[in-house]
Amino acid sequence: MAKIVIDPLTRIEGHLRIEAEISGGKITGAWSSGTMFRGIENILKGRDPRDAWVFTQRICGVCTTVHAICSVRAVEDALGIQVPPNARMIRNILEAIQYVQDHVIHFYHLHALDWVDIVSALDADPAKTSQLAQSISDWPKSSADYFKGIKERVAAFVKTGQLGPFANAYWGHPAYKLPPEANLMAVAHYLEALEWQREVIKAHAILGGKNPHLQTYLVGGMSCPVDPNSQAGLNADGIAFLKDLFKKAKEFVEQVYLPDVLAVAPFYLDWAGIGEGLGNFLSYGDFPLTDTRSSDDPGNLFLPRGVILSRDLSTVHPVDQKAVTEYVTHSWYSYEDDREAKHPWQGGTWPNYTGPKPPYEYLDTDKKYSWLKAPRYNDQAVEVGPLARMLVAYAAGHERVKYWVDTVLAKLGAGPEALFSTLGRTAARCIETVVIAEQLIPWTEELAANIGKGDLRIHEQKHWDPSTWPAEAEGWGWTEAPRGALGHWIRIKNGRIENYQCIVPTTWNGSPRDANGQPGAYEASLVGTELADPEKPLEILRTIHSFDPCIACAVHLVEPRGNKTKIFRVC
Ligand code: NFE
Repeated sequence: MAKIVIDPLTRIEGHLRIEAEISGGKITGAWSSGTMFRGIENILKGRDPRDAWVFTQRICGVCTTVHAICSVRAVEDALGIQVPPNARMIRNILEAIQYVQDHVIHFYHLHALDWVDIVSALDADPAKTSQLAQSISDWPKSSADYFKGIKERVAAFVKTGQLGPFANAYWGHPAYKLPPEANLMAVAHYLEALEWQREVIKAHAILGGKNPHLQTYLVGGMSCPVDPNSQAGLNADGIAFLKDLFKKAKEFVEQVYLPDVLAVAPFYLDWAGIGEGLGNFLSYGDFPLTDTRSSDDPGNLFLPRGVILSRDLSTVHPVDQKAVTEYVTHSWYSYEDDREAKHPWQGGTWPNYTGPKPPYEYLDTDKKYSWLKAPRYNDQAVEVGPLARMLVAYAAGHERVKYWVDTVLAKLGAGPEALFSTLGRTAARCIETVVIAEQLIPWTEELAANIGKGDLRIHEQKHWDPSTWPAEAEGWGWTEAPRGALGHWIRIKNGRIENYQCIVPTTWNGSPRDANGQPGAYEASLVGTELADPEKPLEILRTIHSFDPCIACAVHLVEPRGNKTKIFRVC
């Protein structure tokens, strides 16, 4: 039985390693390994809980602000703080544009090239590409001249021979199915998306001071003043600027991203039956629409909270934070008993590397083999992310999610079972982007209306002073980061952080096996996949990239020394 290794698998966002056993051209076993260590939780010990968000936000610069939101929510939960409506609404807007930008970047810059062959675009007829583009969307950049210019740019780039991030891809692989014209159109949108994302994320600068790593969070609210009569605060000019950015965001999503997904998917409908994985899904839910503490009140969330088990969309199970635990049986950490799972309040980050010394060929996957822990919900492995959120929302009867899921499935001629797949994951992310992009302007108008009523409160002062805190407190904060359910748990003692644990979307999805031998979502999703050419395992990239892995979030600090045989570097 042959074993192949892909390391690193992610294009950016840290180092993920996949080892896969192949028999008869099919994957019969897969192991997911994070090859970096994260120590952020240990750095937090002994610090002021009000500072934690500044540190946790540095876990990652891709999902950027979500670790800040999660952190202030955890501290607010511990101290019983409810933020003012303006702060709740600004946090929602910041996170919503984060979703929209991040999902578009994922589709075009991190995932599309698993489906789109840039080299084939050089054979495209620009006039036919123009016809194709105009048949699927009203997007104005669609003339034959425009695509001719794009083709010339790509040709000039390829001629340099310096392909940079495109150098190691599997161009010409038989699993690429798009005609040259669709490839050229997608390459044009890849380039447009680069410009677009830089523009729309200016919303973070307006409300957060900068991007990534926004500066305006505070335990108890936000620090960005809202004041219609001041140039120093969020006023009518700022609101108008935001609305203009959000109009651009929504137009691109509806006129480029969604039509592209609908145009590409029919060529890859076989992927609606590949890569399904666990069949269990968890969403913490997010975007609180009313002023209760979201940790406590799942009823007020725009994206609902819930668990779906065994692909059964007839029942959405409630979520209990006490049921979240982590194993380290196959992770390079130590508990007193490595076979027992720990709830994050009792958990810790106690590194214990027992793997081979680099350079090595294979990890010993019977033992410990990853820096990711293995989170479990009620002792079950679950998938998190846009697919989980859309399934929970769909099953819960969310009106806009139902509309868009049914619309997309009807256009593809597929039933809901198609969602449990690699293609389903990629489609769900697009659907979620459309649903959230629809909310950007209404949520901004709601904020403006509240400010217009004269409510300028942005921060709750009560409990800011540590002398008002209990000697000991514990709390948890949840958010739905673009890649899925994100939770921070904190224990506070005598005004300082006694313990802090983050359980991150990619830790859920990329987890190694647990004490019971249950694989994580990546591992389960690969089993049974056929590889056209094991020397060029494009199929593994398609499925794992469909989760949008971020190992920077899941762990930290890298082992930079190299590997040797059977390593495919895919950047
Ligand atoms: Ni580094 Fe992150 C998101 C978080 S991921 S990208 O989304 O939290 O696992």
